[in-house]
Amino acid sequence: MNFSRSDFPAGFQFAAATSSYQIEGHQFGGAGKTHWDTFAATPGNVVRAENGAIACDHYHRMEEDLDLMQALGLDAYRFSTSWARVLPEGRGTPNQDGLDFYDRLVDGLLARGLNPMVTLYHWELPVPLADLGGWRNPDIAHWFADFTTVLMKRIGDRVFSVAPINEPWCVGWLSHFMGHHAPGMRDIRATAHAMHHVLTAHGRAIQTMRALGVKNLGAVCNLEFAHPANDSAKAEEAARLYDGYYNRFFLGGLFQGAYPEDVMEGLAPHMPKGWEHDFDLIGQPLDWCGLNYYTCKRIAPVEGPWPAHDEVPGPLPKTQMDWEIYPQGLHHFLIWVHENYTKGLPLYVTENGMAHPDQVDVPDQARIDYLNAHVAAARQAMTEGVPLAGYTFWSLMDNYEWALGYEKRFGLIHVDFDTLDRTPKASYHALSDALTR
Ligand code: IFM
Repeated sequence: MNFSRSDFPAGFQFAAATSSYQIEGHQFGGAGKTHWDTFAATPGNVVRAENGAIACDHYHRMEEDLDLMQALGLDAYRFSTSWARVLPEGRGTPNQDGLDFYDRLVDGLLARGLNPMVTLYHWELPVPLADLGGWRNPDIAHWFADFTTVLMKRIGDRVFSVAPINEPWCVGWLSHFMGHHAPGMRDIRATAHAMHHVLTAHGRAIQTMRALGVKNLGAVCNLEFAHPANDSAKAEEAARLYDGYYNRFFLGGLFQGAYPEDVMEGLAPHMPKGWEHDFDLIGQPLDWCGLNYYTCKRIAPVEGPWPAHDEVPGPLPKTQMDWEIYPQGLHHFLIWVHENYTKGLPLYVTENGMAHPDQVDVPDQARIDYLNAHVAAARQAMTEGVPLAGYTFWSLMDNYEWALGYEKRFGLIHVDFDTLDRTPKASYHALSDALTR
């Protein structure tokens, strides 16, 4: 790596991230069914109809995975907790095995000197709640607060930080407008409701945790840089709107008490009743903000209903996801979020990394280059005054890449999905070396 730990201030947190459904093995330990199980079981939704039933079997291999994190030299581990593992029906009686599992995970991290960074929800909604309308139902904020209470009463005293929801754009837009993720809807009203309720649920969870005395609470948004596909005013406008519902909508709700006007031109007619009165709840004071950043998009206008635009391929080198490599976007967002929204709050890069078709024992130089370029962009932002407090690599290990199944490998550690053997990649070794220097 072309950076080392000594380039960063004392206390800077280097972390790696995963999420529950992507690694744990959802069939183990008494977890209830989630909408990802049913989405994956529906033909055409997921490559080879793969699901998270076994995933990386982290449920049984947690100790080995914790040892790998420690040997890597990380300061922290960002993981998520499965709502359906803790509350198999989404509400009601907790699954003690599920709570015990997260309890052991937190203690195992602390015993190894690693800070537990928790995300409460990373997309696997319990099916009984999906049956009630899931993110379209305003009651989800209360269901989510109840889940938060059960979980935080068990582990909230020992965690380093907590964010309620990973990537609200994915919960709202990707899953209800584009239909690419569970529940696979393509409906603008469902989208507007989900995008708003994901933020009211965030607010209720923060309120709940403050009342319980849980410390260091934040939010995690994914951001994508939008380039106009050409020089026309229409393409400029299209890219601006993409930036609006992708980036400015959630940050606006969280930090400015308002949604962007250009986005509301399309969404306002479909919003849930009384949405205008929810910003005090949504805008609960936070202790930090996390940015997940991977790529940029090229946006072109098209004929048709709002938002009347589409993505077109761009010219830059791409990852296995076909995502262009554009580290300048990370630099841009760190400055932009700090200056326009968070204004001095500590920022974290809560996810960054690339998928590559890695095989065991093949050096993953492309990933090393990608991480070097993005960490350099973040360091540049720090020299320009951004209070960046940590950097998280996605992902600790190869895992279930949702609708794309197990093919897309984001890990610093290779996972053989037949034997479930773990093998650190060259990027793991390079990072480990950087973190000792
Ligand atoms: O794998 C996902 C993760 O679940 C959320 N952020 C982006 C990653 C790569 O697509």
